Amino acid sequence: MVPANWHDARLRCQLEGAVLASPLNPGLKSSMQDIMSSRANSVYTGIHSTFSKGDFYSIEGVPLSAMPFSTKNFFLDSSGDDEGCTVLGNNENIGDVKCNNVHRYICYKKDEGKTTTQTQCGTTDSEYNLSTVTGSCYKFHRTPRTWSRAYMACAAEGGHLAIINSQAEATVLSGIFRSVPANDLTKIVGGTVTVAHIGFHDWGEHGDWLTIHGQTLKEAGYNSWSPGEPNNVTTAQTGWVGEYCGSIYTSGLLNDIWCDYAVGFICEKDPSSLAVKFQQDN
Ligand SMILES: [Ca+2]
Ligand SMILES: [Ca+2]
Repeated sequence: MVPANWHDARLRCQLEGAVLASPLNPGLKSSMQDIMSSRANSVYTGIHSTFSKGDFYSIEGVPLSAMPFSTKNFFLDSSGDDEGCTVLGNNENIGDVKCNNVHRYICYKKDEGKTTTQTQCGTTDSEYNLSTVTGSCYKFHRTPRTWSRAYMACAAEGGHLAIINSQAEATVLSGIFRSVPANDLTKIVGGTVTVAHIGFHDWGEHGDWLTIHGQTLKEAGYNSWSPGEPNNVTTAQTGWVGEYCGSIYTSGLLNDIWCDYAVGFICEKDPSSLAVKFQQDN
């Protein structure tokens, strides 16, 4: 329901283990029309030409020409020569739009008939593991993302960037970080990145650190910075000014980091966050 630009819409669907929906066949097309009927006049589809101008394919690689549209519903005009994404209207029309426009969208996941079992972390994602020390579940993401994209990835999984609430939790996160094989960590010229995004930020007030849930680090229960941190580095190489996002080293100690630096990150999840709870009537 929250409109997004096309690239964000695609990524959010992917992070949910789904695909940005396209009207691949009459069934999918009518389902999309049903879903949007009372909610939106138009939605993004997965049909795009962001790889090569004018070549419109769905995320799955199905060409637009193979989809159930008659010419009267076709409104692709390449206006301004920069409309590489498409929206489906509730009148069954398909039109091209700029990919940085924002629209609502539908994520689609095929029912493959498999029974999916929720783990004790309240998810089907086996990479979330419960810590008996803290009662939270954690996942180390090895695909490097900027801090903001990392936040998005954790949210899409029903969690949040990890918030450290105690020395014990810092030790748990350090253990998780150390258990990731060095080969799976982000590589840069000169070595392996031994820092990962977690859930604190300066909220635009440089030097004033709060967790993503609005507590000071002290209130949250852990404010042990790595020696010399926060050091608010500026890099001439990339032009990045200041380190305004939060991260930890493998040691579990805190570091301020460039928000645009794509590195691994740790999500935390309340085991009950997605689990269905039943109330018993007496
Ligand atoms: Ca926590
Ligand atoms: Ca730093």
